[in-house]
Amino acid sequence: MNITETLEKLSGKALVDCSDQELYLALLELVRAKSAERVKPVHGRKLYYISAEFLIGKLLSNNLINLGLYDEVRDVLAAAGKKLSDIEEVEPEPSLGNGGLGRLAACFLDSLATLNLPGDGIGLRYHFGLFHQSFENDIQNEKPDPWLTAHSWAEKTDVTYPVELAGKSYTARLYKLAVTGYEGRTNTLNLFDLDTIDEGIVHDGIAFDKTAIDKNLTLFLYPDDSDEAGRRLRIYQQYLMVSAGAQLILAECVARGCDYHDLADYAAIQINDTHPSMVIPELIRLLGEHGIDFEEAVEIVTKTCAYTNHTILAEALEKWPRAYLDAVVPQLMPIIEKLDALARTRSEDASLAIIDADDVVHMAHMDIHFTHSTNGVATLHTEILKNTELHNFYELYPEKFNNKTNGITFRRWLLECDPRLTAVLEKHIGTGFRKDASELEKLLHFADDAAVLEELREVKTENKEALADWLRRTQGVTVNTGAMFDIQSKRLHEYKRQQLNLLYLIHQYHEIKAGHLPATPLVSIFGAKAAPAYIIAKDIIHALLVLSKVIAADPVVSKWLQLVFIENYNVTAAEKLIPACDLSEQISLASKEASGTGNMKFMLNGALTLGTMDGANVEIAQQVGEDNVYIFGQTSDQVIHRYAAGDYIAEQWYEGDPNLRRAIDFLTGPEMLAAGHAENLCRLHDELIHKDWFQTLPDFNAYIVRKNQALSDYACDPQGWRRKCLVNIAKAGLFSSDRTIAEYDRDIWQLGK
Ligand code: 26Q
Repeated sequence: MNITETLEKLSGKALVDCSDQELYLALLELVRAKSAERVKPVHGRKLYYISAEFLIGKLLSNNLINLGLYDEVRDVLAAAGKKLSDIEEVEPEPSLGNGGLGRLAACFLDSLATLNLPGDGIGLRYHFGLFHQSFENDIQNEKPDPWLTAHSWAEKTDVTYPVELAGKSYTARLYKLAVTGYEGRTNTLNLFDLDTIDEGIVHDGIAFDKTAIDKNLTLFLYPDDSDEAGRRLRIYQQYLMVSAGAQLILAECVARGCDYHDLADYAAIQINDTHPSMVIPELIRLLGEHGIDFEEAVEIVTKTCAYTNHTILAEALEKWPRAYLDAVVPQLMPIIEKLDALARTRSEDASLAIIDADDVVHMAHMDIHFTHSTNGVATLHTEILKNTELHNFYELYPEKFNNKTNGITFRRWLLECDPRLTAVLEKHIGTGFRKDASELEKLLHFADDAAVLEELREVKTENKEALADWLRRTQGVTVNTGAMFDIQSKRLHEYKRQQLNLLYLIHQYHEIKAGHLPATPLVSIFGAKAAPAYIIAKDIIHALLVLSKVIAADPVVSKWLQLVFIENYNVTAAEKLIPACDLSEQISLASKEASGTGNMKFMLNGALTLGTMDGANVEIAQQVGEDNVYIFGQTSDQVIHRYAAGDYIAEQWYEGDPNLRRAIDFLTGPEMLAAGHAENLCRLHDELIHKDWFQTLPDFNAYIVRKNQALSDYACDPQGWRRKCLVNIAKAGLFSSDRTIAEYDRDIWQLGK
């Protein structure tokens, strides 16, 4: 049967008569059937990537590409007068993650399947992913974001496991979602849920009754990017995931002939940050039920598990008051106590203990002691872990520490989101880069080829027009496509310093009003969600929204400057923004961004990076050379020393620099107060002058100089600019998640085939 016949059979209608919704459902069934054909048996060790977040994004186009069906389906639909892009819009986005960590997990699943490695995910089937963001009165408002429809990618199974929470038994049900690799195998994302969840208990935005665990446990993804204090519900969620996950792992291994003693020959478990750390004591507990004594269980679990650290922000390292764990997982506490005692025999250093003197349980400490590998996610990050944050652990276990620089899947972040650029690349260097990203370097042969540079310019212009069109349709704004597109899209966090970009825009507003015109008009685009309880982050959003109105209301400034803050930034929006970007803002305070992965996506799509020497920006700069990137600001060493000395006083910078003072004071000046709320604006003003934890002020001037240099290069030397873009695309191969996964497999997992 050909595709048309199959789709018509599935929908029960001629294609021309189908609605987009009907076509979506038929395609979903088609993809299911085709991906099932690529499921392969497992030999040897299999990976379980256990993570509280899998930010998979929409799956239809991604699956069609990976199964090699995309072009044919698009053409068949076109023949019936249908557009695949319209059908894509019917699909709800599963936003089962907050940001980088969750998206990384999704990229890793794609690469595992593409490399034909046996590797499944284990996570939770949240009914509502990350909240839907809207702006009301220029303030972020949160609403639930449903993605589960009658026909969803995640299929219900009849596999269930008992899980005991606070002494009561619950039943975790397994849902399976097929993960297709590009010309590769099909793996599984296992998501657990309870049958008793009640979506009806949500009221007033994202508030809900916190008491009834059976109704609320998997209702929401915890909407927090490392800032908020932990809560009991999060421990409930984590334990449901790890207990059901551990039972699934043991059941699968036993079914393949494992006898518990040799678990490490059948399974590798990667713990994605500390959120699944309780899998360690849980596995020890379950092995104990199968007759394995504590010492041997510790050894088995240590050989099986490995831990990835994604942050050096102290407040993001999970620490739970012992009383929480006593209440929620009393069955684990005796084991955690024994692990703590064992750890204390290995080192007398109290800072390495699992349970500290205040009866607080340090999840990362348990991970480092009782897994065989601890990795950071970019070279600089791993060095900071070894030399500073986790230095004492590094001295105890130097052999455990290793680096795995993050990566992104080029299938979604190039082939799918930028078909125009893909076509140009394939015309000149063939299709080999789809599976071997290092082949992108072949593009360097064309670095001085005016015709190729012109093609790249045309692609970017078309992508900017497509974005402008999308912005008009979905956000109701019109942007000048002749301007440079400058984009900062990522979670809203002080360390990521959207407020530095804000101060630049205010500075430019003043300069333009004073007649000092920039080299080129600029469209500055933001996309960011703030954790609902993160007050200053929400104030920064407010200030940007208000500034956008102030700029738009000024007839002179608005010719040169436009500020667009898009609503509800998510994976779908990222796929529209990234291909259209000229300048990629990666301006975190050096030492604070573990890696970043948005930086890699923008680079791959031919944007130039304006960034600090932080996270993977350091490796980007190394790849492309200093002429092809715009670096500014303090180095991580300078920042770390300044923190250690404790001598940073924001007010001194504010007092000592009239330009900076003018920009900061504008926040509470008459123009802003007339359009915004004094409470939010004053709080932000005060924060910048009296706290500024992430040292925005010392980098202000360097940022302006470097950004204006980029504007002038773009305007005055367009061919030189395109050459830089070409070098960035050519050198992006290092950041393929295929490379990252191959390194994890080589150094940590050694998976079977
Ligand atoms: C912790 C405690 C309680 C509730 C929530 C949390 C929580 C939730 C999400 C803590 C952290 C996160 C997410 C962290 C994250 O996304 N980190 C990013 O990981 C990326 C992939 O490695 C890196 O590229 C980024 O640099 C890093 O910020």
